[in-house]
Amino acid sequence: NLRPIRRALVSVYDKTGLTELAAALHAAGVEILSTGSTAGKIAEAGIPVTPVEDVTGFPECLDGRVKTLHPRIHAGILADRTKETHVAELAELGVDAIDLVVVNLYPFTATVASGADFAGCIEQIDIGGPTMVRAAAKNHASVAIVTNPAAYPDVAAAVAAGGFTDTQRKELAAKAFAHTAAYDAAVAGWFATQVAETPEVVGAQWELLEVLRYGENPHQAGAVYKTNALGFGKELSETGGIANAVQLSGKAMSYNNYTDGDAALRAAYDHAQPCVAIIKHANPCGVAIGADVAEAHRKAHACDPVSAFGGVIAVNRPVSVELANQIAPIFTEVVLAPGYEEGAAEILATKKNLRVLKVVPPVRETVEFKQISGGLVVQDRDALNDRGDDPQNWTLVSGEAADTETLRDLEFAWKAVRAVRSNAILLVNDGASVGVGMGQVNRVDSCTLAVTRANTLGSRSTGDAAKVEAGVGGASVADLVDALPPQRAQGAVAASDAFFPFADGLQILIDAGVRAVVQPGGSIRDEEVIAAAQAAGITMYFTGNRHFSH
Ligand code: 93A
Repeated sequence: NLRPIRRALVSVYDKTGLTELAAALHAAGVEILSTGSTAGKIAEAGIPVTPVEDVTGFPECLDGRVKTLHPRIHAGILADRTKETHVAELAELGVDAIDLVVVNLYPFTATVASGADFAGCIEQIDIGGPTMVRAAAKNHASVAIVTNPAAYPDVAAAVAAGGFTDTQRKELAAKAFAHTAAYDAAVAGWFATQVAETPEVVGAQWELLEVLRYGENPHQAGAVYKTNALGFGKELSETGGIANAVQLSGKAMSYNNYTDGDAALRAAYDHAQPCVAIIKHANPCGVAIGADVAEAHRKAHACDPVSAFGGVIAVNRPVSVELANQIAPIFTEVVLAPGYEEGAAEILATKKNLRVLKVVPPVRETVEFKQISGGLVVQDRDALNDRGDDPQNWTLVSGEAADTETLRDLEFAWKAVRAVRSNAILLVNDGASVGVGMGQVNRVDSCTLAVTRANTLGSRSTGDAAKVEAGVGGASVADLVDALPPQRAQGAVAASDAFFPFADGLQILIDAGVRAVVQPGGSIRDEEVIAAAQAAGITMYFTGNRHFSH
């Protein structure tokens, strides 16, 4: 089922590999038709070429806007050679069939990215190119369509072998339609940003970074893209965020590494002090601030050493040698940091399963979106810049005003609870999470979970010590974990990402010995909740805003 190639139309913007391709076509006896500068380049190489004007009998005109848009070209591409009527009609019209179309399009996306003005971008919308690509792809039963210079060697091989097979032409057609669809999507996305001031997720430009080994699960295909203009037409930093991170060592990032890494970055960069966040399944199993990153990591790891196994770590300062020595013995999937002090990256590079990434602090998108069936939901991205995020604006509703240290812990808890999936309750002591209650469908369960996890950790620490590989520098972290007090809810402070709808959740915290709480307030049963806090004599603040994260 090979279909011989006698006549090819070549019209390419990107001239990479063009002369080699033309030489191969010519050597196989293929007649080459071509447009303006493509024909020029082929002729320059001494290879015979027929200008399209000679075929159409019509000059290229309107600054090149009309070159190949002519029935003598399109009838030649679209005639179905398996249909006698089509073949007869071509003969009657004196049109020669075209068996191979090699086209690549005007660089629209690159033109937009270069900052070209509106008219400049418009001019780079290719019309004739996609028309040929789509015509040839439609008629793949008779015609082979190639849009990518990387495929030229395959073309040369196929031509020499006597043509492409039916299957090959069909595969080429599938790629070609994907190519023109992506091209039109880029044009449509850019155009939308030119006419609207409303949220424009379609205004984004997407660049495929990598096809991943698989998606969230091995049976799902996955890929990662980066974008520079997501939302409200505003430009993002071209260098910030996990999509722009530079990998220094370790194996390839996975789909889950990317999503957990992003959650880790968000958690770590919510704090001004040196901070370490350890993430598993999009939730923190430890987040802490410290005098330096090594101390912050010891505190974060101690929160839940069992879960930290296989975690993703983000650091908001360069990684020190001391921190690298602490992390190396613990099985960790990813480390993300803005830099690595001398020697630190080398220590981490000895772990081949550990992906070590250098990342510029994420400049956050102004909007975020989630896919829903049949569409998207779009929103302003949640940030810690609301009035209620400043303790100075909090309202004391129960107990004594917090002393400096307690207030510092409450502030840390309020910022850190944002990184926990709702319903979220976070227990904090000395600038470190000590109990995380995440992702429950009611707040009572989140309170129970936070308390239980804070209080059972001591008994679980032995298990962790076994997971800290023997030898190399792991002792300090393992020792610290072993030394944990078993009852860590006692004397802790708590943050709740949204109000307590009843007093029951708060009562669980009170019963566990929590001494201060920060929460949004705003429930119709606030009075009941405040009464419970007052009866227990604990300090409670209302922020007036909430930070759901689902
Ligand atoms: O200006 S067009 O939209 N109109 C056309 O008729 C046409 N035919 C080919 N663009 C057209 N092309 C494009 O010209 C091709 O897609 C290719 O990118 C480019 C090749 O032109 P040249 O050979 O002059 O460099």
